[in-house]
Amino acid sequence: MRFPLCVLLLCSLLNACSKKKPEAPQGNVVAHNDFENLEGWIPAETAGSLTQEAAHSGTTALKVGPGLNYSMSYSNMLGKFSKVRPNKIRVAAWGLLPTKNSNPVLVTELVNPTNGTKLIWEGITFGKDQKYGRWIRRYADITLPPEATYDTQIFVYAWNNGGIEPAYVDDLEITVLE
Ligand SMILES: [Ca+2]
Repeated sequence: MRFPLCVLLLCSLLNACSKKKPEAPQGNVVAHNDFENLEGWIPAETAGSLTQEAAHSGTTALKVGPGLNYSMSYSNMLGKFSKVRPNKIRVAAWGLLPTKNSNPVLVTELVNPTNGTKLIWEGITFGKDQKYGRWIRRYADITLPPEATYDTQIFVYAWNNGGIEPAYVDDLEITVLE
């Protein structure tokens, strides 16, 4: 009977060793917008950038294209994202380029609210893989500069970037990674 017992013990040990490692933390999602509601967004003169021509979720997405150089912009204070100052954030969104004639960029800016100085300008492009005609997710991990403080403003918007046909962005998500 000793042999089976040893085998059982060995199996238990192997099982314990082969358990999957826990996945790395994915961070805390601090902002999400599917454009079905507009809380936190600045419509201003860019209200036309909201469209129902295409959507990744629901019925509505952001649009840029000829005559629509910039979409409406998400804006918030960094200090509202977490109780402690974040060191790194991830900005992610889904984009749709119907053809190669679209060239949108999802822009993230960090701005000093006192003097308007840009601390960060980060652009996410969607066309690298030539996956035209289908929704693709892209993200950028942004390490916040030392100058970024509680009241630093974050702006996220889509930029047409010279596209001669429309492009669409939906389901923006901002996550605190560190
Ligand atoms: Ca949507």
